[in-house]
Amino acid sequence: MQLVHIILPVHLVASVYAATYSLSDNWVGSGFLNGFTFETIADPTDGRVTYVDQATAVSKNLTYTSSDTFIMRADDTTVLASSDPGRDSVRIKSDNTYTTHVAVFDIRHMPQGCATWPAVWETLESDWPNAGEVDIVEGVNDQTPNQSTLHTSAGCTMPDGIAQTGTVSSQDCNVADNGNSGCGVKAPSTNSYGPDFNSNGGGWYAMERTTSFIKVWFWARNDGSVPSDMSSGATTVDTDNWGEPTAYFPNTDCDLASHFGENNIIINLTLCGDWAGAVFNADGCPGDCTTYVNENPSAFSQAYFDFAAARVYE
Ligand SMILES: *[C@@H]1O[C@H](CO)[C@@H](O)[C@H](O)[C@H]1NC(C)=O
Ligand SMILES: *[C@@H]1O[C@H](CO)[C@@H](O)[C@H](O)[C@H]1NC(C)=O
Ligand SMILES: CC(=O)N[C@H]1CO[C@H](CO)[C@@H](O)[C@@H]1O
Repeated sequence: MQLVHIILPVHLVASVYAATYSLSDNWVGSGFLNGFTFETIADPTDGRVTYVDQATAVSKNLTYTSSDTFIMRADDTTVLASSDPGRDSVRIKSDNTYTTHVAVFDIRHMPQGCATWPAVWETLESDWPNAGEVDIVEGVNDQTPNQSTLHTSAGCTMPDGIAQTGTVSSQDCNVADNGNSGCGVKAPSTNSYGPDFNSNGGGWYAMERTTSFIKVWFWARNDGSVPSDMSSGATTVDTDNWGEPTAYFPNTDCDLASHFGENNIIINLTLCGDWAGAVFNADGCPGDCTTYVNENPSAFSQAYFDFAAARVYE
């Protein structure tokens, strides 16, 4: 990011961030295997999954790469006993951490089906929630449109009347309030998530984080307004030309500089758990979520991410 000093009349000096950023990480195909660590932790959200390491994911084809494809998915072949720990799945974390940056995700397909709870997000696991959490895209059980959300320590809220295309669902970002629902904004289009996203060929999510704001954009694959620097994977991007964001989180009632620190990018796919499991029947899914996961491997044939690329600009 470039810091531009502008000399104003009356001898005021303002520092203005021009919105031009340079490519610092560019993950395509097998590049994902080098830039991310496969986390074998117990799912913190109590999902019916077993997160496997990279060697296991590759050997079981839960992770597959080609020159322009990175696939990560849940197992869709194994019937589980109730004593088994969970359906094999994948959770990856970037080796690098970021503060001010732009992250771009070119996604062809996201996990689909009852019980699925995919997320593309950023945090620092060792200092949660003090280092903040940005959920760029997250949803459960194919329910659309779903949302972008911040989760923070106390003293961070979002004001009324924000210029964004999405719809506010909650304004208090503090994890200790409202059952940690965070401050969320729902995307305006159903093709931003789940089956509609997939049947439309997916699209692009991008997030810009500065100390003044966090913005999230979504463009569907066939959206005529998609910025060409973002979609082409250019070596620099200028977010000033990207138009009104889907979700805009300003620093007016939240000191972003103190509520957010270094964050990793995390991409995970859990099944059931504290959110997808809790609303399983309400979302029209049959029976008990854990039993459904155990007994119906073929229900997870669409439970995969297909990334064309992910990029970070700083
Ligand atoms: C692994 O997954 C890829 C992508 O879904 C698929 O094209 C390929 O056939 C699979 N390989 C095996 C051995 O199943
Ligand atoms: C991933 O894990 C985090 C907590 O560590 C949670 O907030 C998020 O919802 C999880 N999502 C998935 C899909 O596992
Ligand atoms: C259609 C819809 O809004 N689906 C879900 C989006 O996310 C919220 C939680 O933030 C759920 O309550 C909705 O059911």
